[in-house]
Amino acid sequence: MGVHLLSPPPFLRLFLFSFITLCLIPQHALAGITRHYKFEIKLQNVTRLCHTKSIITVNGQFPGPRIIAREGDQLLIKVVNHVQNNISIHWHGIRQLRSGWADGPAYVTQCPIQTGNSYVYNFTITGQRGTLFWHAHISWLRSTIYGPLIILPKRGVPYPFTKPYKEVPIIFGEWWNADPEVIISQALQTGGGPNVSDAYTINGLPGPLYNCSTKDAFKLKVRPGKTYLLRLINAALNDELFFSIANHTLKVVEADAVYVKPFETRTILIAPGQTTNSNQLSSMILHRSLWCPNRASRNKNFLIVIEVRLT
Ligand SMILES: [Cu+2]
Repeated sequence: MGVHLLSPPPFLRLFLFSFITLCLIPQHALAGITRHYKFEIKLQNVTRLCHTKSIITVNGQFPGPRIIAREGDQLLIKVVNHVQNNISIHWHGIRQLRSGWADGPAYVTQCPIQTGNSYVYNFTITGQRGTLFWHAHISWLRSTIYGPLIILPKRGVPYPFTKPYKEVPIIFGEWWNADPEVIISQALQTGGGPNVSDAYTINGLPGPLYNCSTKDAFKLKVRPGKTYLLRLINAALNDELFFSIANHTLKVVEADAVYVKPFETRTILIAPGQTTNSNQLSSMILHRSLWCPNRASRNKNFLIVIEVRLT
């Protein structure tokens, strides 16, 4: 009695071929990869405007670490809370499709992470690419806890604009010499507006226009004739900010992780991130990637300015 190995019928052969082929294709080529990050919430001494104070940071960095992923990737970010304050992190602008528990607003989609506890944010980036950011989403901890969230196109997919020579995140923020938690609790008690910050910052640095701050300026060395992609993020608490570079035109190519029809402008208005209210209109003009044709001639410095204009 022998066993007959029959040749499978054609439809089964096709099925087996497709199945084996699918198994052989690397998973990341289909749906992106999983990226792991660890955010340790801890205190760090930082000096600005000649004031040294202990601020709450992610991994001791101010601004916080950069998250880089591709469209289609899954992010697993473990947040461990080592400070006395409750904490939660909002992935600002991410469409949380079937992952609402990972959105981040404290007391809205999750209980905050308590001292000594941790939480793993788990979400997949779907249909978005460009510049977003993450920040704390409880009380005013976002004044020191924030950082870029950069979404590159899928592997092998080019930008729909000239490939930049370099990409530079430029994140606007604010600095208070006092404790921001005291400022917001005072404002809530009195019902008045919160005290204004002592400085606006670019990548955590106030720049040379403030007292005792000449050395704490963000400098970007550029090569003449090269194109730079500036990933602008307004992580200020509540203020709309105007951004410009002396003697330069900026071309806006993306807003809020959506490519736009490029347009040129000398000055750009960027609204701040919303807090508990994820206002779509505001987030539409929140983050912008700029394509900056650098026409600087050699050995020249150009002032990069952010400012508030009272109207
Ligand atoms: Cu947010």
